[in-house]
Amino acid sequence: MHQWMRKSGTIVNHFKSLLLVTNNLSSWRSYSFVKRSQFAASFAHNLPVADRDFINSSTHFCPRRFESVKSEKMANNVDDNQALELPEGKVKFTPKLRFISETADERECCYRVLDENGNQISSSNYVEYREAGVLLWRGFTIQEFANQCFSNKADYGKGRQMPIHYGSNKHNYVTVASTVATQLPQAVGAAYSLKMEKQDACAIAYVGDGGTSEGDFHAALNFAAVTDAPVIFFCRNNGWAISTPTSDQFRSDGVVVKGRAYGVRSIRVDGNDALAVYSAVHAARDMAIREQRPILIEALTYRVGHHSTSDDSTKYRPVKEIEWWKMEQDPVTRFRNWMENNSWWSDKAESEARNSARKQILHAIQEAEKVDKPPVADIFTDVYDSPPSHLCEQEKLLREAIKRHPQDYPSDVPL
Ligand SMILES: Cc1ncc(C[n+]2csc(CCOP(=O)(O)OP(=O)(O)O)c2C)c(N)n1
Ligand SMILES: [Mg+2]
Repeated sequence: MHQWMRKSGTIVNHFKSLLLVTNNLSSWRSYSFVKRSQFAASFAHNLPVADRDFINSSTHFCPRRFESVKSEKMANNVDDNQALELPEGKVKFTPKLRFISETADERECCYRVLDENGNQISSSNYVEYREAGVLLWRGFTIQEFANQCFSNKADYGKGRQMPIHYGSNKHNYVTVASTVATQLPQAVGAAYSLKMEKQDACAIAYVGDGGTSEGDFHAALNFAAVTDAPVIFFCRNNGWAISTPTSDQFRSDGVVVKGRAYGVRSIRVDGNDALAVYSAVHAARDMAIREQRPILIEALTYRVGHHSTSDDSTKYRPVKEIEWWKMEQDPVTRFRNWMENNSWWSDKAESEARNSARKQILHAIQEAEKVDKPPVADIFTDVYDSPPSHLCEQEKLLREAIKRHPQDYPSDVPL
């Protein structure tokens, strides 16, 4: 044992002398500091000095960097003549011990079209719970939205889903699932079937930053890459997965770099710039279909609202931070400024549109309230041709429980 320890100690020392990793942290720390403050400054430049503290100290979108990143820079001594032929391509040899750095020298740039004031600076379905806009755009009516939220008989999900978990066959919009990120591998499967049928179409799946921390995200990207599936992964990186900041979710330069790891073409866009998002999705769709390949889009934004009605985000982040994003980075204001700069929009048009939308929504809510609820029996249908014995048993137990405790069950649900 003693002999073995001595031997392995010698080996370790030998490797230590070969290792290019330096222990001199100080230069790297200062590099990291400059990058961080430059990035934060781009968001904080409009704030009074005292109010910038929280932005500069924020960990959002600031990956931690480590000394070993240097190793990549120092070891690009590659022998061009010696290479290993692999099924996926040629890999050259190097005599240098070299680790791939965990972050690149420069953070991935973020594509934008509009500046903060809405001035143009360049010319240029599988969903989650925040994509109601996609459905609205495709023609789902306000009444249909209200019917789902009220779980009435007109709801296509027959009241079995949580509110805002919409779905529509007519609009090729697969019903929202509460289980985070499960839509991603499903979308790849759908995209692969579009490919086999040689359809002129692709699938798009939306996910939050929190969803990228799920295994399904990684399985989906890999699956899409190896099958060359025409699918767009659209990630809303809004800084938070409920109360977990992105800095506690990953050490990478956000989400965009994960595409490269799986061999998926990727882009980072300013998620608060509607024109940048539109152009990126437009180009991604074109590439996905024409070149039959998956694309990853990371849209950088911030969740100014609470995660849900049961969340109070002021418990885990400063109100000032929320207010700053709300006031300085609002995507609707930016888009509106651009429209007004082009004389396509005005205060009058804004107030008319808002009043009309409010009226339509109130009317839809009143109508949805009047419609009956689906019957209890509907809970047990639509999955099996003939219900299996355990479901029959559950239905029997439920009906007995309702009979015993009628006061605990909603009176407007027909038995
Ligand atoms: C598989 C699974 N794990 C955990 C949850 C609980 N959950 C619901 S939403 C959420 C956070 C998702 O992250 P993100 O989409 O970034 O959230 P947001 O930006 O809306 O806060 C979690 C962990 C869930 N619904 N499903
Ligand atoms: Mg999020």
